[in-house]
Amino acid sequence: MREPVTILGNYLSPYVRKVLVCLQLKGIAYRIDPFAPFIGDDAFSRLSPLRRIPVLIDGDFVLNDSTVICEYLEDLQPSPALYPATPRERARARWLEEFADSRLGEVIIWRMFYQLGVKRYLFGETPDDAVVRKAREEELPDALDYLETQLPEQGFLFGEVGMADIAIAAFFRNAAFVRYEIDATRWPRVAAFVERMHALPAFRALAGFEDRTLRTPVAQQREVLIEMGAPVAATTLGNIAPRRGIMKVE
Ligand SMILES: N[C@@H](CCC(=O)N[C@@H](CS)C(=O)NCC(=O)O)C(=O)O
Repeated sequence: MREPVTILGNYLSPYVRKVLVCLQLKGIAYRIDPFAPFIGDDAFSRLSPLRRIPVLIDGDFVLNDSTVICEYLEDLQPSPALYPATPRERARARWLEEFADSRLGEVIIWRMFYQLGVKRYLFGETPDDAVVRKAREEELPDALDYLETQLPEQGFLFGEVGMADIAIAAFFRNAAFVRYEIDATRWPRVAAFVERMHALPAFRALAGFEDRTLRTPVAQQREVLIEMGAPVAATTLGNIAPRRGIMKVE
């Protein structure tokens, strides 16, 4: 039996969610230090030079970036495979994961979830309504139009569930957190796909922790999650007053 890995990252992050679902599907035990990146201390800055989550700590080995982490986990434990086998399908899976991480990240996280949640509740600032409206009414619909051409009517993208499916579905939890519902008459494939993915045990196992985190002030999230029985790490690196990230987002 290997020692559990440690994940630095909050349950509300779609990038963290990708990694937790990957760990769950591979049956790799983990502990999570569930803090928001904006309250990470100097030790966090040393482990995450971009001050971003997730970070994976495996003994004395530290890795950043959800995609890099999931590829490491795939190499570490190839079964069940979360990337397809043929070069073309593998490449397409990587592209769709990248599309989710970059474009859905930009629109759903930075222009919707960050504006309406983090900016308002963590930094006490007013969201920019024009940014949110454009994201909801133009940018996300454009992304959904594209996904509607890519996603399967049934099942998953490449046979068994894999990282591209997981990455796409992870972002739509955050869309739901800001009350965005996918219009199933306009995007029937995407709506059904996201519903199918969120019904998987690996996603459902996280949903309770996510919903509770969403309703809990940052300073109390850790205690509340411990009470709920989440696999919380013994110590935390999230203990400073909220500080802006170092990557430009607005
Ligand atoms: N490409 C990175 C993106 C990670 C990311 O942007 N995480 C967000 C949380 S949802 C974060 O840490 N944001 C803090 C910041 O950018 O300052 C990954 O895939 O892990």
